[in-house]
Amino acid sequence: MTRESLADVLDEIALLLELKNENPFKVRAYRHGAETVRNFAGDIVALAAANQLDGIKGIGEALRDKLHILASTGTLPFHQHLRAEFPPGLFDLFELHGLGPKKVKTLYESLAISSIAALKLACEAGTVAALPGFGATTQANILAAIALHDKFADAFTLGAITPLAAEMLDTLRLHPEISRATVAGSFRRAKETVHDLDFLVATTSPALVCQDFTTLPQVATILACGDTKASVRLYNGLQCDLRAVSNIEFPFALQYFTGSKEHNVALRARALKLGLSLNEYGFTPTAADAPAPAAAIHDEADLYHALGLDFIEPELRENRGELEAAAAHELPRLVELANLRGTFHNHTTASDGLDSLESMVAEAIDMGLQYLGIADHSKSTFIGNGMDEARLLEQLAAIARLNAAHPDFRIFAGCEVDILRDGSLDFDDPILARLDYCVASVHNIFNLTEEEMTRRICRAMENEHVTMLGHVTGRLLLKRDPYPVDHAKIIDCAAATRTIIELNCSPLRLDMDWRWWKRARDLGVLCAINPDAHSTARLHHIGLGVRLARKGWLRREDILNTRSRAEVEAFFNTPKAAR
Ligand code: DGT
Ligand code: CA
Ligand code: CA
Ligand code: ZN
Repeated sequence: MTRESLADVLDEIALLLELKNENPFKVRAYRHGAETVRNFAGDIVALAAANQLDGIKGIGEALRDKLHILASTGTLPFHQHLRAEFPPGLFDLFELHGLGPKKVKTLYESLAISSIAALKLACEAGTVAALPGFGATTQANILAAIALHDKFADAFTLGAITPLAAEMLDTLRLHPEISRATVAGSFRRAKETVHDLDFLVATTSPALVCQDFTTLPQVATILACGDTKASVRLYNGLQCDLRAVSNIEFPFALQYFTGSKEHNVALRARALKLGLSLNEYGFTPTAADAPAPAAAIHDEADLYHALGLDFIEPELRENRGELEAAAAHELPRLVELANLRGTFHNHTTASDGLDSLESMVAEAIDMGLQYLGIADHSKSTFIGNGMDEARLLEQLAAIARLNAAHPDFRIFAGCEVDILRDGSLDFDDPILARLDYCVASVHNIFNLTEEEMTRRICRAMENEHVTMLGHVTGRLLLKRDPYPVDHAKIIDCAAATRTIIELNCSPLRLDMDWRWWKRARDLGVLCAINPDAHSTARLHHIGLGVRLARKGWLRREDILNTRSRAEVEAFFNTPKAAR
């Protein structure tokens, strides 16, 4: 049993209970338990196996006992019995955006649909539209969701596989025959979506290591296993490749398999100009009289230095100007997780968060942060249980009380205010003026033209009280396309109005896209790394946000949450135009 598979079982139980119309509090307990397992700081699998989960917040007695059975025996009869009540293909339907338990249940009970293929046929035949609560629009949306699902069938979001990669690396690093282990490829470059994990290890026993790789607990099927490489597929469908190389080859292999292909092509061309051919094994002089590299290559930095370049961080290796900057010694010093002092866009049970204000604050303090911004939904976000003015003011009072109780920590009172169709805001200015800051976001009416949507967002940014723009395009990676916006215009408007743009680092969003940050930074637009956390566990996604900020060339000084509490207080107290 691994941490991920424990959490997955709890999540699946939550879904199954929802399908059975069970008590929502019970459903929530399992979902919350899954989050706790995923993010617990210690070895939760060992603790569960030893029945030592008592006192862990988020894991009640029922979950404690089930986790113990699961971790110590590998299965949970309660889960198996629940699962047996439904056909296995039914679970695939949950991967489609917009299909929740209620709709899945109706599809199953009315039309006996229990697979994506069957659902597609039924939509094409028009029978889904005729179901109560569905209609032609829903049917068209389902077909669009199926098309997206097929298009991204072999892709995973970076956030979804990060814990899995860490777990597998931990095991590999304990192997007595492995001296170095890492994940290369698009994962190491922090691409927002990834097709496979490319593991790389240094060893003197490559064949044995390949063999052992195929027996990792996450592995479902072995695709290939040779003397220096192996490929497997995990239970969640993710393919993982392993390359086993010698310690001397390791820096060359790491550089090569990190990519990107475009970066490597440009790097090899540069090497050739210096009389060196570069591949995954090493440098070879292209002519008998060409000079070999001056110094030995122990790591990637040595390799880049041998080509007259500063070390290029993996996130930057997309051939978007990094080689030129490295040659001119002008690479940015990228932000690091340790630089973050707080974060701004987070939800509580006052809107659609899973955890209370008090719990969110306790977690932020635990994480060593100096401040936490609370930004719950405004009234127009019905499905997000948006707050009206009265509830917002209640929350403001609760935050003031909590601030008084925590003199060493600061809770900033904000809100995530809806940008209405015409670019006006869901709360009036006098209400917004009472807050420390405000995040403005689009949550509905996505079907505007690019020009209309851009105008709508720019109008919101022109408001004196809008501190930052939330999730610029509303995209849900692999699930929902971005609504059309003119990024260049929005960035210009942010610069002109001194509005911060958020890097929403909820794993499904990673919005604004990394490709636009360098431009924003160069125009003086400030970034805020915001997890949009709907639970205490998800506050930890700021780590993912930092990876994407780095990919966007951002430095510490480009990001508001690297500033101290006092600096942020001063920032919020300064009129927008003077910031
Ligand atoms: P992915 O897996 O599609 O998310 O993206 P990558 O970049 O991880 O691609 P992958 O797994 O096919 O290959 C890993 C790295 O190996 C890639 O970033 C660069 C290197 N590589 C693979 N094939 C080639 C190639 O044909 N030429 C060059 N120059 N490099 C390659
Ligand atoms: Ca890859
Ligand atoms: Ca690969
Ligand atoms: Zn939002």
